[in-house]
Amino acid sequence: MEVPGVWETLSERKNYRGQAVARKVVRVPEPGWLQMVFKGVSHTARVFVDGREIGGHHNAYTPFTLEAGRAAAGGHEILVHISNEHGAISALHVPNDYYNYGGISRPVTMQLIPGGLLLRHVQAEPSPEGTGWKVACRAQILNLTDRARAVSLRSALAGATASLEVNAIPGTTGVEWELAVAGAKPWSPADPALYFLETALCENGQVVDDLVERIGFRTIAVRGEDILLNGEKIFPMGFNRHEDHPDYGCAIPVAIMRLDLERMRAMGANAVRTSHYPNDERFLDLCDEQGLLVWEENHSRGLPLERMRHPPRFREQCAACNEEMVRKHFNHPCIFVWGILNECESGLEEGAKMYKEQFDQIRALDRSRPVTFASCRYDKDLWQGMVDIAGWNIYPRWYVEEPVLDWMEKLITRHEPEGMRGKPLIISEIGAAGLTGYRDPVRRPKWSEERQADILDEQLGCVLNHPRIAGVFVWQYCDVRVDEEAFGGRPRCMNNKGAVDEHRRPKLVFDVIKRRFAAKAGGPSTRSAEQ
Ligand code: ADA
Repeated sequence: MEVPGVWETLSERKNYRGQAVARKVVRVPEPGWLQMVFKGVSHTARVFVDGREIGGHHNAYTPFTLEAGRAAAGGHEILVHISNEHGAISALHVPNDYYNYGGISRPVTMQLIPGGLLLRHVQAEPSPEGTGWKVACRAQILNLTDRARAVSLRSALAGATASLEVNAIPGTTGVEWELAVAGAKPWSPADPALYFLETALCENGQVVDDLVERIGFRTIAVRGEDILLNGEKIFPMGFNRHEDHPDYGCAIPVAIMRLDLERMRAMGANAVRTSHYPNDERFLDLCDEQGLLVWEENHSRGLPLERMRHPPRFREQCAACNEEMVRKHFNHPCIFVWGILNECESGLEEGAKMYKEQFDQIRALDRSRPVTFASCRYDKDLWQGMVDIAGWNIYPRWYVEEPVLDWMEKLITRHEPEGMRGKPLIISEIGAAGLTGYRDPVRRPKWSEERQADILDEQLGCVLNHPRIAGVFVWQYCDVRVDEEAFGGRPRCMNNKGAVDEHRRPKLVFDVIKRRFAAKAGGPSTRSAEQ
């Protein structure tokens, strides 16, 4: 099979839920240490090199790195044992309102480290200082040999440089330094300026490894009910997007990522929510370049308390997912908020405790961004005091037959929990379904393109102009495959609430969203964010 790729793209494996082994022999040109970097395996992996297990991973949507030890020059066999099974094996992958594919779904690299020294990780956190920026940098040096090594780090960013001597002990050594940058252009949706942070690891004056990270200079803050980017109010509006395509499953090629961004931007979106898992970093790269604001969230959708308790590894798999998401995606300026646990059990003490644990973990990893969560429990929520930005998933006129404005007013005036007052509120989901090509001039029938368009028109007309609302994400960008076991009641076994269908063909609602987003962008409350 192609890598990246999922087996559901082979017609005889379209519905296969089970195990598989991917095998490749790699020729190593000279002796050294080997490291494998997997950007994503869907959904559970065990990796073997020359018959020896070097590690494993749970969760399709985060990257992981495995050390393979020292290898001689010549051929080496890599086996990846993959499973997309449901059951105790995975706490986060359950039959759901999207599809759990099987395969090596994102790119893989094998790295040869001849001298056993490498820079594993460089993180940069800019904050304004005077007329310039102070950039706090953190890195990890990995020394795979059994003796300490005297090395130096050289770092350069936008004309600023730093260099430091380090004693790299066997294993991992953490290093911190600061850069003072004058005159960098801030990153913003209107002008997404990006800079390269270049770090070199040297021994005896020779560069033995380097790492180039791309960053943007910007701040995110919350002030009362407003979200501020570089001190200016923003109104994120856009789409929830699943990584899904009938020809590629969740292994989306870059060309389709670009097309998705083109379509979303054509509708006037300035933001995307990575429902319900961390996205492929190539997509985040494109968002950085195009100035799209990203709500990135960890992996989990709609898990009730029994699921959060069992399998017992829920906490462990969530913690790993949060750590990998925040560490690996920290440098993307497009990410303005971290989200967790979409629509899980937040109305009971035991569930709320798990929310707290995860918010604490994320805040310890990143103090520069706010945290949030998309809820469908409203007044029953116990988590609202813990978030910086609140999120509500609402479906008036679709699951609840009531005028949108009445429903919103009722929710906000009567059901807004105490802990949420005075904080920004994003409508993290709103939408309705329409089946491509099911047209009805009477505009009434549920599932018709006309009805979907009319519902979105009313929904967006209300939420985009409501003074309490700080941002809106339409559910959803495109139609996606769902799991038949849990959501087989949906027509075509698809979630059909896309503004475009699974092949990215616009539905009638496309122009409605475009008109509503354009009116909002032209309105007075967003003008400052647009400039
Ligand atoms: C929820 C959920 C989404 C999707 C949506 C729907 O709010 O967060 O994943 O299932 O409902 O289409 O009903």
